[in-house]
Formats: sequence, C-alpha cells, structure tokens
Amino acid sequence: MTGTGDLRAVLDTQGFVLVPDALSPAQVAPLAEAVDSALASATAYRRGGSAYALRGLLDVVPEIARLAYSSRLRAPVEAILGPNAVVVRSLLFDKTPDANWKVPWHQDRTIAVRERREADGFGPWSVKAGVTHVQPPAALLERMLTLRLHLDPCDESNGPLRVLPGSHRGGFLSPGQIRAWRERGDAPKSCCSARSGDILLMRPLLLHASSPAERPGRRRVVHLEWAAGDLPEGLEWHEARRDRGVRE
Ligand SMILES: O=C(O)CCC(=O)C(=O)O
Repeated sequence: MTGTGDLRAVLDTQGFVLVPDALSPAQVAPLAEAVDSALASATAYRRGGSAYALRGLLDVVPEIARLAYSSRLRAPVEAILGPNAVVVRSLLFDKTPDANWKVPWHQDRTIAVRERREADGFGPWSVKAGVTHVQPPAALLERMLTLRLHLDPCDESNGPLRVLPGSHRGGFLSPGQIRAWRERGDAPKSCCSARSGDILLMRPLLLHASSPAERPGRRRVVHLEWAAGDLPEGLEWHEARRDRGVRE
C-alpha cells in the first residue's frame, strides 16, 4: 500500500489502513528507548507496578515530537488531512504482564480542549487526568485521523487492536447499534496485526476494542490524533501545536 489515493480510498471504506515499514528498525530503536525512559518516570500511568500509559506524549518525549513533524510521519497524514494537520492529542499505550488491560468495543468520541466554552453541538463535557474533554459533533471527528505507530510487533497473541471495518460511516452509534455491529455475520472483526515500525491509520469513529494479551510481553503503541482545523467559538485544542521549531 503506497499510493496516497489508495490510502484514502481504503480509509474511506474500511475506516483503517496499515502503512507497513513506515520506520526502519534503526529508526524505531531510539524512539523505544526514549519512550522507556519516560515510562520509568513519575509521569507514567501505572498498574501493579508496571507503567502502561503516558499522556501528553509530545511534551514528555521530544524524540516523538520531532518524529511527529518529520516528513516521514507527515506524508501519510497529509495525504488524508492536508498540509495543516497538527497533533491534537498524543498518548502512549503499553501492555505488560502487570498491566494487561482490555478495552470494550467503542468509538473515540471525545477531544481534549484547553478550557470549557459552550458551543453548538459540543457536549457532554468531562475531565480526565485534569484535562477538559468534550464530545464534538460527529462531523468534526469524521475529519480527524488517528495514527498508531507500533514500537513492538503485535499479533493475535499480545492484545492487538480489533476493529469492525466500515463502522465509522454511521456517525455516533447507540449501544444497540454497537451490539448489532458486533453481532453482524457479514462484518468480520479485523485484528490489526503489525510489525515494529508499521503505522495504522484509523478514523476515530471506527468501532474498536482490545483484549488482554494471551502472551503478555511489551506492546508499545504511539497514539497520535490529528486534525486540520481550528475549533469554533474560541475553543482550543488541548495539545495543538504548530511545529514549535521541530519541523525537519
Ligand atoms: O491500544 C489499544 O489496544 C486500545 C486503544 C483504544 O481503545 C483507544 O485508543 O481508544
């Protein structure tokens, strides 16, 4: 899968697309090391002594910030969102023997903003880890893109992301509609296996889930959410950054 037209076409119909070998092993190694240093720090989220997540990843791992604005990573994003795409939320997820978590089927329905300001179609509001989150209109999420860079190989055995292809096209789904999607015989659940250095692009409204790893080891994923426009009514993205001098 190399053509940008192909990327866009698959993303439109399936809601996700794999970009294999986006980074070489030599490029992944220093990123994985930098991520591990941040996971060892006090900012990491922990379970049973094991660090499994980082928020505000671009702030805590400058190597990932530089990567996010490198042409290598921007090329597939710009093919979908255009040249004004910026990272609006950045996270790292790991699964380990101590933090072998699962996530039920859901759509990513919220964005992180700097502060609450009433705006048409925005709500409900919530606060997670001290950051204001809100559900925007579905049309806004439909114009966003999530990029998941795999630092470790991931297959059926270590808790891969599972998706329901095409489920991003119906806007916000009710619990009943989500159940119907899960039970549809003609809607195969896809397991998003990936090798280290592969990138998965996905639409936030695609139904996704993940199970605990059967053979837990490491499963480090850099999760970057991108958008290409400002928010209305003076709302501001929590993490939006122009290149802050890190563009290659
Ligand atoms: O990384 C995973 O396995 C799940 C992540 C997830 O559910 C999400 O990004 O909303």
